Formats: sequence, structure tokens, C-alpha cells
Amino acid sequence: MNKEMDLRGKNVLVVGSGVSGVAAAGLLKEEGASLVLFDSNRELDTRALAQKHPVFAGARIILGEMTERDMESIALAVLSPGVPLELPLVAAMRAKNIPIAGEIELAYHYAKGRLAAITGTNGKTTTTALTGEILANYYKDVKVVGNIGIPYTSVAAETTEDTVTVAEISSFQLETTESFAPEVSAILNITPDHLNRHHTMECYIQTKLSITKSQGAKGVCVLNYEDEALRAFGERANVQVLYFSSKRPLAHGLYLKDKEIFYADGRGKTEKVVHVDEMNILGLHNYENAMAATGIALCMGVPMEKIVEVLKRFQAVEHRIEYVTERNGVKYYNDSKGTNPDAAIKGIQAMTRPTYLIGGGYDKESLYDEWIESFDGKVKKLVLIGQTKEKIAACARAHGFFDVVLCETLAEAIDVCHRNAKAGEAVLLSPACASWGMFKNYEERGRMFKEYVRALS
Ligand code: UMA
Repeated sequence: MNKEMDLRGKNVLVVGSGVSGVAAAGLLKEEGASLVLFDSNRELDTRALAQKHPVFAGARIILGEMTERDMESIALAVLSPGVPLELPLVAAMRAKNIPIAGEIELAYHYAKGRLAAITGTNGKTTTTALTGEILANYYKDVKVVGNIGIPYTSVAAETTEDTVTVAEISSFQLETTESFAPEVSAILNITPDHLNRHHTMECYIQTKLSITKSQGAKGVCVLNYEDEALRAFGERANVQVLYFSSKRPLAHGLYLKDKEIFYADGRGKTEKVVHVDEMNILGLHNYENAMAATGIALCMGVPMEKIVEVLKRFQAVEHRIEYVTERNGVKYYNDSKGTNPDAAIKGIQAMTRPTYLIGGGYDKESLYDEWIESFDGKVKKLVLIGQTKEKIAACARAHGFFDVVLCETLAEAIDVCHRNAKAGEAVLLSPACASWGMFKNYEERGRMFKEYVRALS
């Protein structure tokens, strides 16, 4: 969006009535725009929507389909992240030269202060939460927003020049950013995900890299040196680069060596940051997240001792290899955030006991071969639910893993594990798939898992 764009008195279309649409509508209303809401879900009810979200009261609400006529006099269309750009609706608006912005771009247009933004296939939520906590240990007014579940538009109007914002940004959100220019960005890793939306890996990678596109030469991007695509990008990027590595010492950047994290400043000075046993988060991927958060915080001006204080006290975020409870000697873990094969591999790697694994869900056209191969004798039984259950079962069989049970519901899957698992073993919900179709989101899936498990005798 052009920084000069003034939306006062203009008709602005919000597409999607989820949390992003509601928050975007709130900001637009505050800025004096006249609201039009479109949601493709015909099942919604206009009156119920306006009652549930008072921000839509008085707005023109269109459900199901938008006609050419509905598009007349629209000055801007704001898309929710779940809205793909290949929709005929988007093509029709483009043909009419209606400017299109994502919810993140809209928030950025009005937000003030400093901004750090984090993307990557996995680890975004943990790194964003950790970075937010580190920044809040040094700066007074820190906001944590984005894909983590708090729409950026819901806080943009409250930001001042003194605000420091940390945003978790998904590939969906990056598709519709334009002037969005964080002072510091980070790309943690890129492995196959959301290929039903981005279609090719190349397109998915380009979308992730676009987080840097408006940063300019003063901007910094924190990159994973061990991710081939990111290292290649770092060599040609038009921003400054700070790497982190979990495999080798770096002359400039953060690295892990003998279970200790170090920072080399590029001018010959290297200092120890923390020993991994001093942190509460587990697994190599989490040490990478800690290095990324440290890099971002250093670039945002936080002194090392303030960073280390938080690294030592930070706890794992909900739904990420989260310990739930123990029943009859069996430990239950909720990794509902394992929404793609790569994230789910991390879940299995973190297990130290024979494991009953609950997987399956919405089909994002992922391949499950590497996930099944990572079972490595640790998974005793694979219990599958959702749209992908047959596809995953066939993949498991092809890799010689036959102990597979298909279930209709999550509750049934938990019961199977509960009946079979013995003391000293573990049950892990780490689906390698999105939750959509069976649950509202991965949070709901994780919470239902935890509630059901806690009620087991
Ligand atoms: N809708 C349409 N047309 C469409 C698609 C959706 O009208 O073509 C409507 C739906 O009917 C529904 C609304 O849009 O009413 C839903 O909008 P949405 O899917 O953008 O979801 P929000 O509730 O606004 O939540 C979004 C993110 N969801 C997605 O990207 C799918 C949330 O990320 C994010 O936390 C939230 O904004 C705040 O920023 C969730 C997610 O699953 C956690 N993200 C993916 C991931 O992490 O892998 C990218």
C-alpha cells in the first residue's frame, strides 16, 4: 500500500470473517473507512455475524459470491491470509484495478515504531514468542503479533514510535505484502509445506524470501546457514545477513558447538551465549530457534546479558512437543503444531521412549516418506485420523511399517493408544497435517487432545 493512501470515507472490502477479517475491520472502522465484508462461506448468517462481531454491524455483508456490481466503488480489498490469490474473485478485482492488500500490509500501513518479522516453515511460533520475551526484557512497549494468533491489525492503532513489534509471518501472509519492511527479518528454514496453495517448492521458497523485499540495504535478515536455499539466498541478498548454524563455527553469527551457543561478532571477538542444558527448551530445532531469536534481539539492540536471562527461563510454547500428563506410567505429549512432515519429524526425534503416534488430518499434498522413515524403530503403532489417513497408511506400508490403525475421531485414536501403551512408553499427537476439516485450527485439536487425555483413568 502506498504510504499516502487515505481510506477515510472510502469503501473498503474485507475478505474473510475470521480473526484477521474482524481485526482488519476494526482498524479500518477506526480509520474512518466504510466497510464491506465478503465471506465465501454461504452457511454464515448475516445477522449472527454482526451480532458476534459488532464491528460488522452497519457494514454491507456479502456471503457466498461477489458480483461485478458488488465490486463497484471498492477503493481497496483487504484479504485474510487464508484467501488464495488464484481465486476468480481476486482476478476480477485485479481486472478492475482495485488495489489488493493483505491484512499484514494494512496493519503495517498504520503501525508505528520498530518491527522484527519472523518466517520459515517450522519454529516460527517458538522463535516469535522467545524474541518477544527477550525484547520485553529490555524495551517497555513490546507487541507480539501475526500468525501466532494475534492479528497485526488488532494492535496497529495502539503502536507508538516507542513500540517494538515482533511479527510471526506465514507464507500466506507474505503473498499480499508490498511495502512491509521489518528492520530485522528472519527466515528459519524452508521445507515442503502448503504445496496445495503455492503449488511448487520454488514458488513457496520465493514467497518466504520475499519477507526481505522492501527492507533495503540497511535491513538485516537472520538466516539458517545450514539450509541450502537460505545460504544461497544470503550470498546474493540485497540486505545485510546474520547467519546461525547448528553444525559449524561461523566467523560472524551464532553457532552451536559442544552443546554451547556462541556469538562471533565478525571482528574477531567470540563470546559464549548459553549452554543448552541451561535452557528449558529441548531438541536441536529449538537450539536453532534460540540462536535465531538471539540474532534478532542483538540486531534490535538488546544487550547480551538481557538476552541470556530470557534464554534461561523461557518455557516451550503450547502445542509444540508439550508434555501433557502421565497415566499408568505412559507419558502423553501434544505436538498439534506438527502440521507438516518436517515439524512432525522434530516431534519424533524429541521422544526418548517407544511411542504411539497419532497422525493424519487435512491434505496439503505433502509427501510423508521422510516422516515415516524418521520413525527409526521408535514408533510402535501409527494411529491415523482425517482426510489423509489412507494416503499415510499406504505410504507407511510402502516403507515396511505395517502397525497402522485407522480411526474416525481423535477420541477413538487416543483410546487405541491408551489401551495398548504400557508403562515406560509414550503417546504423541504429532499429525504431520493441518487440522482443518476436523477441527477449527491446530489449537483446538491440541486442546481437545489435552482435555481427553487428562480425563483418562
Ligand atoms: N475465507 C473466504 N474465502 C477464502 C478463504 C477463506 O471467505 O477463499 C473465509 C472463511 O470462510 C473464514 C475466514 O475467511 O470465515 C477465515 O480466514 P483465514 O483462513 O485467513 O483465518 P483467520 O481466522 O483470519 O486466521 C489467520 C491465519 N489462518 C490462516 O492462515 C489459514 C491464522 O494462522 C493466524 O493465526 C491468524 O490469521 C492471525 O494472524 C493459522 C494457520 O493455520 C494458525 N496458519 C498457517 C500455518 O501456520 O501453517 C499458515
